Amino acid sequence: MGTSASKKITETGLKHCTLWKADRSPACRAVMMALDSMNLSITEVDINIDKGEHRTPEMLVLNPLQTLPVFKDRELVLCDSHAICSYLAGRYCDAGRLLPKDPGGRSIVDQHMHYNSGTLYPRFRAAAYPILYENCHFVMPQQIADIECAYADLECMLLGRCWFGGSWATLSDIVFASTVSTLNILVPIDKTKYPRLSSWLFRVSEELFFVTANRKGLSEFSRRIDCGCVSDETEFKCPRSSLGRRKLAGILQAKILLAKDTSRDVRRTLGVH
Ligand SMILES: N[C@@H](CCC(=O)N[C@@H](CS)C(=O)NCC(=O)O)C(=O)O
Repeated sequence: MGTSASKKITETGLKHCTLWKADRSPACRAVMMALDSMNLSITEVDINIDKGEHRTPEMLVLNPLQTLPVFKDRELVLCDSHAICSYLAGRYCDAGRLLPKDPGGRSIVDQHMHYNSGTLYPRFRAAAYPILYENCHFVMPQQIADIECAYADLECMLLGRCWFGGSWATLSDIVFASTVSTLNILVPIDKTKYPRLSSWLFRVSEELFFVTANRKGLSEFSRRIDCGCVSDETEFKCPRSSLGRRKLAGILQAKILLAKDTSRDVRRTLGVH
């Protein structure tokens, strides 16, 4: 576990920052994980993609691309999760932990974010969108093959290392955690074929930021994929601020610790794999 629930968390409230997000979106969850990892609390606004709330005139002024997340810090508006994560880590109190300050270390993280943005995310969209929006009931063979190729790439990247970007979880791990955990729902990672990737996913899923900011939205996505219909939003909605999410952290963390010492059946019941 990256952060102990018993440790006193010092919260930094940034009242001038707002995030418009949907919990089921992997891009939004990456930003939420970065926020939680840095103990930053900002205003969060839930946007219902199924109702087209990201396409309202007010949202189009902020982001003509009609995507989420959208982030605003005073006059600055950013509309890409990778740019938002880099900005937050560079601007607010990160001390180089999530985004290394030395040019070499930073370039490695940038490289991973480009891979996420240019390769993983388009493959996620190609596999998920027909199910989410076109009433398709399965992931198509070409999409499965493309995702498997990406798993093979990631398996190679993890050779000789536990984390993608360094000796601990960095922004590389955060952006990959949101996309890979989501891809894993569409095309489950075969741990005999990709042992390093599957161990990494287990490792990162124990990090507190993953527990507080990724798990519920992931369940929402999973349910949406399984049902092929709009899920009951109230059931899966995350608390509206990172502070609210972390209030749940102690309970969730205790569940994970319990699950570690418990049988596979109990772990499955708790949703911990
Ligand atoms: N490169 C962008 C991708 C953002 C993106 O595609 N967001 C999706 C949600 S995962 C979206 O807003 N989709 C709008 C829709 O589904 O209509 C980022 O990383 O922020």
